[in-house]
Amino acid sequence: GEEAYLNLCQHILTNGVQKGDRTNTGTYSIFGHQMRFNLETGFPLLTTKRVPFRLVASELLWFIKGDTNIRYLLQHNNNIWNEWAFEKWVNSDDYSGPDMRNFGNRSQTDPKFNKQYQEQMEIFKEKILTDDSFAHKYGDLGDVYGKQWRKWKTSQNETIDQLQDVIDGIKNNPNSRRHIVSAWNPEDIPSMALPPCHTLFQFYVADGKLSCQLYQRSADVFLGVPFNIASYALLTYLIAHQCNLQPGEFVHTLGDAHIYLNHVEQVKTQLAREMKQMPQLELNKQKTSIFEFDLDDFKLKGYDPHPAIKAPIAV
Ligand code: THF
Repeated sequence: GEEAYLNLCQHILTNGVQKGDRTNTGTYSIFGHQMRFNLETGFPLLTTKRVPFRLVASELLWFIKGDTNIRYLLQHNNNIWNEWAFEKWVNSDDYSGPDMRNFGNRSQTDPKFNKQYQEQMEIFKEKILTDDSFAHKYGDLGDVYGKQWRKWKTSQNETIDQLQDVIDGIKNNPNSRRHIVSAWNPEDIPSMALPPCHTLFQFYVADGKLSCQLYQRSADVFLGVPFNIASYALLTYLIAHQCNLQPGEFVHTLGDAHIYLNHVEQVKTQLAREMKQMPQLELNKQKTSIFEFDLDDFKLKGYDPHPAIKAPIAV
């Protein structure tokens, strides 16, 4: 449960090696770690800081739809993928505003630049929402999660719906050890805005319960991991519901697990807080397929977390 997450944070602060990274932010990092979350007793949304469940849920529904365009996220007021699409636009010939090179780092260190960046980001969001051809060209993140889960392209030019197949497998052959969905498609890596961090997941059925294990190659422990835990827990709840099983466990296995240097103070604030009771998640039982669910089919009960803790995202 949540103590596993807090222990991981403490473990990285104590034992992590300082390591450079693609984003030039710098991290404390460890390699190889596993956490377990029991889904029978509640829904694993952290209580030591507020995690915006609405954003977790709309991102997951976006993956499940097989969508890779941020327009859907923006329509749901979800800004968590903006930077990766924005980057494509500001590096293109269609962009004529102020120089946005290295905007991720500069927006954090240069207040004057940050103002320009915010202005350009607002223009970008407005264009994605209102201009179809612009959205088509610059809103799409390429062959990311939604594409690989629902429309994996084969060498014979057919597509594989891994998510539908895994649900059919769980229903028809629960004991199988092949309930796997892979987002890691080596051929498609060059055409992705960001190679998938959550690389591969597997389901497991025993005692009428459905468990899920995720292998995550790279884990932004302060900002990303609380989202990732809740997202895969929600996916497990949804698939369990469709397959008439109870949610069992979520097992979270991490590769490079890191805390960005500019998140350390936030992590210490969080570690000083007391955990509270886990919330409960209720699904709209009228819906029978995970492909029918909408945001208002999820009801979170008893979520009373400590306040949110702001931190900059590394791009
Ligand atoms: N890049 C990095 N550096 N870290 C990640 O966790 C990450 N993701 C996705 C893709 N690239 C990544 C994006 N997921 C937030 C949360 C998850 C994200 C991106 C951003 C975030 O900023 N969360 C804030 C709230 C934001 C808001 O309210 O709009 C938070 O406090 O939780 C890993 O999948």
